[in-house]
Amino acid sequence: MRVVALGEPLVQLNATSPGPLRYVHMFETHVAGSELNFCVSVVTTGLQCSLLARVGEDEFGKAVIEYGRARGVDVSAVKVDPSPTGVYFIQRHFPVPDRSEVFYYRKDSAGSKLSPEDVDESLVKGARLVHSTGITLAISDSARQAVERAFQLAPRRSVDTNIRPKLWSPERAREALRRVLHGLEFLFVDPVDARIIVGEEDPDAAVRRFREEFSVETVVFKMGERGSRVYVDGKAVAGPSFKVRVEDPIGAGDALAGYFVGLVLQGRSVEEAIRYASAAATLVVTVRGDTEAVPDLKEASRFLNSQEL
Ligand code: CKP
Ligand code: MG
Repeated sequence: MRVVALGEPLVQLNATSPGPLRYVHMFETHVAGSELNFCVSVVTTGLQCSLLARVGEDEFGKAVIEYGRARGVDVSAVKVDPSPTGVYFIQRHFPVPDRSEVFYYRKDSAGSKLSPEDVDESLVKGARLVHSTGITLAISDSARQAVERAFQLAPRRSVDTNIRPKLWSPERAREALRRVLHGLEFLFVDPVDARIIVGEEDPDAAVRRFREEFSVETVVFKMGERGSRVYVDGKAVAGPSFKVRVEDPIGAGDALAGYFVGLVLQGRSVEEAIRYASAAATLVVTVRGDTEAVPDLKEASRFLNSQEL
């Protein structure tokens, strides 16, 4: 069973010390980008995942491909583009402790050149599920068209709204996301994004709108440290939250989505899938980097057992 994700892989330069970036002297690199992160988690649960993307003809492009391959993601359809690979910096614990802020250097990047011609028809048609996010819809017209093309061909679809105010306006986000929500198998959303898209931030009210207007099947409503709630088959299942020391919360949402999708597609119950997915997301926030601390299933079990004591 294969999952396909479309989006921009990036190189992350993460401040090794907290505080305003103007006084940070050291950064460490990590490979990231929402859909690549998602793929790493899907693969870690035991499914195959292919990334459709473009990277630059540069060292960072090579880093993305080598890291993706090392983590077991199928990067054979990733194209090399003459534009540079996008990068971004992460400022941590400032001005809000336990939160991170991202600063993008990705305008006209290779990743933003993703276009409908990169959508491998047989790969997408043969996939169990095709996933993308609001980030890919935001970065360029051609990337948005690539998602729309892939979604036309895909048997089943999944979206993480991931609205980034630094990339576009709420009005544009609302319009573009509303075009891709119809009939989704999985939707990952949080209160801020739900308010932008359907005008409701209360989980029950928002989910009603996602059901009535877009016939979305499973909605995973993420509430940060307050855990999550999965709405499926007329019931709501609470996802746990765990108290840990936060190093960098970026990447938690992608780990949650990839882990959840991977386990549900392999027949695990929603209750079990959201528990494991929450464990994966929690471990991700304890380190810098979005995917290095994604646990395998045994490690996730050990974490969950430790929380029950
Ligand atoms: O919603 P998350 O914190 O899980 O997403 C993190 C990723 O692609 C991160 O890797 C970053 O590069 C991005 O989202 C983005 O473009 O903001
Ligand atoms: Mg997210």
